[in-house]
Amino acid sequence: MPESAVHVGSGKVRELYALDTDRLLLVASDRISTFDVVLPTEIPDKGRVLTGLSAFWFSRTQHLVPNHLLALRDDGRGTECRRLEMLPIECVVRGYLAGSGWKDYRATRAVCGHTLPAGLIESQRLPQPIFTPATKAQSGHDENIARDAAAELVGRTRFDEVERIALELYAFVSDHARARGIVLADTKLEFGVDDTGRLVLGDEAFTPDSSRFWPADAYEVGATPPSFDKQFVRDYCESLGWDKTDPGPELPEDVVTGTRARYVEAFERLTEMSFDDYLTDPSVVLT
Ligand code: PZK
Repeated sequence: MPESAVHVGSGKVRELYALDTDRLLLVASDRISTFDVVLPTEIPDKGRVLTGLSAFWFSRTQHLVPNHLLALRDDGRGTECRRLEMLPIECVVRGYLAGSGWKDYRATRAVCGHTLPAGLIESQRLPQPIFTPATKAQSGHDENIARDAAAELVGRTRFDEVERIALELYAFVSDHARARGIVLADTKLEFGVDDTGRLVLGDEAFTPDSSRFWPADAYEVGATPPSFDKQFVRDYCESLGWDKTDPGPELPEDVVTGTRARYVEAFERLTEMSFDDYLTDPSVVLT
């Protein structure tokens, strides 16, 4: 990091720095988490795959909403971005019934105030994608909230705008992914507001860490489809009988290699670009 960058935050697998009053630097590490625990073994290039994919989507969705991306660092893992006033909600869109959406549906037949048809089963495609906001938990799990609660947090006009934009983004990206053999089951987006009051897409977008990617050829309704990226890691952890508390296990070399290959495969299928070309010059994803 050539300029003086002040560390301002840590996520499980990412770091955030301030470059100046208007700009932040998001750095994606090669750390991987599973069952909410960060493992001691890294996946080489995972941070670069996520940074490149996110930048690809920012570039491809500019016609739908402005975003915070200013530049990619030459190392391929840093994103310089415009500093925003972030909205205090996670903007989740679900096209399929998985994770907490499936859990809430089973308990109440509704998700965040969307009452759904009876008789849906796990992983089923929804009649139409739904916007299911969640609170930003400081630690622990984000909690799904009713639409009215979310509208109270950001204001009704802003709520209507983020819902519309988030659904448009999901439709655009899920169509693109499905045509390339990947099901985008759901995704979490974060928006902010710039100094002129414009809504801007921030954070990372449509990466395997912020979305549920399923391989289309293994997708089956009524089952838990394998995660596109983390399935080897999950299967290995399950085989150990690890109790899913910190610290997690070290990963063997074949699990690391296989998982890295899955991240690179997701990048290459979705971008239709060579990951080696990205490593040579990250700006290829912006063109
Ligand atoms: C912002 N986070 C999440 C936490 C991370 C990331 N453009 C922006 N303007 C202002 N704030 C943020 C962003 C973005 N993106 C993102 N928190 C604040 C986060 C910890 C580490 F890498």
